[in-house]
Amino acid sequence: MNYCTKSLCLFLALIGAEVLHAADKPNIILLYADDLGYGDVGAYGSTHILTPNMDRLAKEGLRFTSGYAPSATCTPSRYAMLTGEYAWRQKGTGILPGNAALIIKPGRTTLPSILQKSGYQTGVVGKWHLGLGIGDINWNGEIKPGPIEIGFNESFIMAATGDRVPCVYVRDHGVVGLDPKDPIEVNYRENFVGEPTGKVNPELLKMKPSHGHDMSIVNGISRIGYMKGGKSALWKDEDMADTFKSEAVKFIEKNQKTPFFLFYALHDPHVPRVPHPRFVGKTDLGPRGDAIVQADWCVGEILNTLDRLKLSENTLVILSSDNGPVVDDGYQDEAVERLSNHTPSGLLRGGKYSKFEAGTRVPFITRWTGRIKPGVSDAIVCQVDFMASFAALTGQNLAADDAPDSFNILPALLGESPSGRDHLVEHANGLALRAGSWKYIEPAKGEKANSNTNSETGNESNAQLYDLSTDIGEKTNIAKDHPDKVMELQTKLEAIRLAGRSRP
Ligand code: NG6
Ligand code: CA
Repeated sequence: MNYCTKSLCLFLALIGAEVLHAADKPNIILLYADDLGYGDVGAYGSTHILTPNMDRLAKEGLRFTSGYAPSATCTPSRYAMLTGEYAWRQKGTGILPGNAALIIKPGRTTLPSILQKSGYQTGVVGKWHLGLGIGDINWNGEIKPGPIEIGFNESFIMAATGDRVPCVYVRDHGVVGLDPKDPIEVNYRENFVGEPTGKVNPELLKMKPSHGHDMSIVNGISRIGYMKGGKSALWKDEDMADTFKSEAVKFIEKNQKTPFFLFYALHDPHVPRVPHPRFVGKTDLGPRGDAIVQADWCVGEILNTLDRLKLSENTLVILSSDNGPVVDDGYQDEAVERLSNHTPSGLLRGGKYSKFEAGTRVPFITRWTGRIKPGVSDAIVCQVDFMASFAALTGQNLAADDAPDSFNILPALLGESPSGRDHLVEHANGLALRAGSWKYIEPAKGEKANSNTNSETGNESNAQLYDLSTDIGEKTNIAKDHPDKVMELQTKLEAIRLAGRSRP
């Protein structure tokens, strides 16, 4: 060893790290679409929308027929995915306004923090919607805590959604492109004097709202919430997909030599659907279809980047969606009129906001060319399981209180086992329980159809029971024929609720 110079030692250490990286620590890229439905992707049966890049992922990887988001809307799904805890256990995890405080406690063990601990460079690009700061954010100063404080090394995000103010990008702790002489102000209760709104000035709009979304106008589109100032920092919706895609590619290029985890949260096809002009008219379905084609192109750019950098072999790519599809989600964008016979939910019932399957059962594909054998899996898998599964992948143990609802389903995700979870709680304004092929929806009082979107919620005053093996469309409620099953599932759901955790 005495002839081992410092640089030779360093060289050997680096080689060692490289070998370990190649063998044990694949890069992980989570491609997370927003409101993409089970039936919106070619590999899941869509013929109206061509998605060659998502289909390529399915062909080279494993396509799950029972892959789930934890909830039927964005914030709770992302909360559950990043913490490993069902969101319905915690108050304040519903759809957040754009000025909400961060709802994940800094210091908590999270999906990015376990990977960071294991030597990964971690990054988030795209839609955040988990709150920022501790309340009453000053958008012109240092914006924290946020992604960096819960385990990401880098972040480039929008605070909430495309249809909520503030319409600016935030890199790490600050708004991108802000002119200090034109500060940003945000208010979710009242407008700023003299500022136009969609409600008062519809003549200024290039896309009109169908419900809600009639407050501040940015880029000719009225939003939820009021904002003022920050002119130089405002996003242009048409460029958003390209902007996020470029940031995602930059992150991969920059971190290609270390294991990395990239959470790339695409905005498409969430409202407002404003694809870049080069995608306009790519489908017959109007902006919603075109936005999905745009998302597919972004997926393709990521796959091309991995090929170019020779990383495909050692990168686990996961494609999924934060909740099911919705057609009219608040703008007059012809989504309903031009739907034709395209079925965003596929054969499933319901959609976004629903306890029926299409609320949370979403496209779910894993690809790792060096490890996963291509195919189709019927295992029940959920995004809430990424924490325990990736802890296992990187050889780590979770502490007893961490990720209370996350199951290690790594063998299922890698196609090494045909089974994943034996049960899963589905969440949308109330709970349902899937156990094997049984689906139980607990009685609920609320509206049967969402008054805004006109889509089915799954609310019913009586218990519902479906056998998904023969009735995937949840058409026939067989609760009356199987009182014992109803009782069993109701008891199980109650036990999961009371225990405060479900991880084995
Ligand atoms: C709803 C919005 C909808 C969408 C959703 C959040 C109205 C009437 N509807 O409240 O347009 O923004 O919140 O979607 O405002 S999610 O995918 O981020 O959960
Ligand atoms: Ca969503």
